[in-house]
Amino acid sequence: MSEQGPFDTNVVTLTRFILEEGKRAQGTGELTTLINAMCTAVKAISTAVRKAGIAHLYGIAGSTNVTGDQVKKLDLLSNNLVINMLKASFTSCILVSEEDEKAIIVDPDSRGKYIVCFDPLDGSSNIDCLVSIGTIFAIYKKTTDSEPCEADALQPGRDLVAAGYALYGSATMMVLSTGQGVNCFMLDPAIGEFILVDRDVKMKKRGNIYSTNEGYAKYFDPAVTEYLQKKKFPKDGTAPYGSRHVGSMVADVHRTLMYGGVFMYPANTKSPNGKLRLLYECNPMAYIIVQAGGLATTGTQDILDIQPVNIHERAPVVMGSTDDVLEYIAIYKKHAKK
Ligand code: AMP
Ligand code: P6P
Repeated sequence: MSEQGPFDTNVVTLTRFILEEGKRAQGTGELTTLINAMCTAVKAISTAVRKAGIAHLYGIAGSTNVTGDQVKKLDLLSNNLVINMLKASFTSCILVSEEDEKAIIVDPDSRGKYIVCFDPLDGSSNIDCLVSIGTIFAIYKKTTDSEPCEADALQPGRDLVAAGYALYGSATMMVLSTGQGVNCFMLDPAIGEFILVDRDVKMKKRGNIYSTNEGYAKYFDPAVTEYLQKKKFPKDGTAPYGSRHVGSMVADVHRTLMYGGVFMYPANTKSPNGKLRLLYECNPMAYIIVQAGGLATTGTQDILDIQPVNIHERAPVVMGSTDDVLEYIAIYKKHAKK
């Protein structure tokens, strides 16, 4: 041990990791640059989130976004950070944000081949009570030769080039997949770098936690009610599942990734397509879960197979450990036949 203590002089940072992957892919470096730009935005958002109280960034910004949610100052700041970092990276031609009604078409002299769909600060209703929140992003390649337009972003999750999320929790974690598994990186504020802490994460085949907002129980479909009843009052001699729900998708899905089990935001009679947005919430989170060996479904269709029709469309979603999701699908199909 050196006089500085246990200092890793060969630490694997996110920057180094994606450079190595880019080298292996023999790419031009454009995707590497894009992910680095997203990384910079996330570091700045992390700083803002952690300083919000002191910097008076809490509180309503006085507007509402396309989802009708009251937009908080941190939402606006996070959205501008992601947009500006991506535009300045010369890697993207179309940006789709939860905070912007229309797709952002990047100026011709700043364009690259990628399309990025993102939720700059998901879970923002939890900001003022210091519950974990996150940034979610999905990266597609533009597949047409025509002038970039909103329709270019309407690609199924199966066509994702990369996706990931940042979790602003007890620490700031970046979880990323570029199609070769899932890797987790923890932000070390001392050096301002994300450090690889979990390589090639694989989910448990079955967990013992379910996560959903049971405040909607009155409006749940019979299939959802039957599934939850089975988790609480199992008849096969197994122990009931635990219930964990933060109400912040990134936190709830990250726990599901790490501990197993199932995260659910199903359709209900009040929200026939659920609440979560396909392009920048369901698809990127489903991509990560599937890359880690889990499943993600609407109940009748894989999330990643949905052909989007509009950039802010919603999708019902149940994702997590394979056996847990398959159990849900079986119950859902039984009720669909009635
Ligand atoms: P690029 O030329 O940088 O746009 O990369 C072309 C393709 O190579 C990308 O769409 C990815 O499929 C792959 N690729 C490039 N860089 C990386 C990277 N850093 N990590 C994983 N895959 C990469
Ligand atoms: P509900 C947060 O506002 C969010 O978009 C997701 O992060 C979260 O899973 C969901 O909405 C919570 O919605 O209807 O349970 O309050």
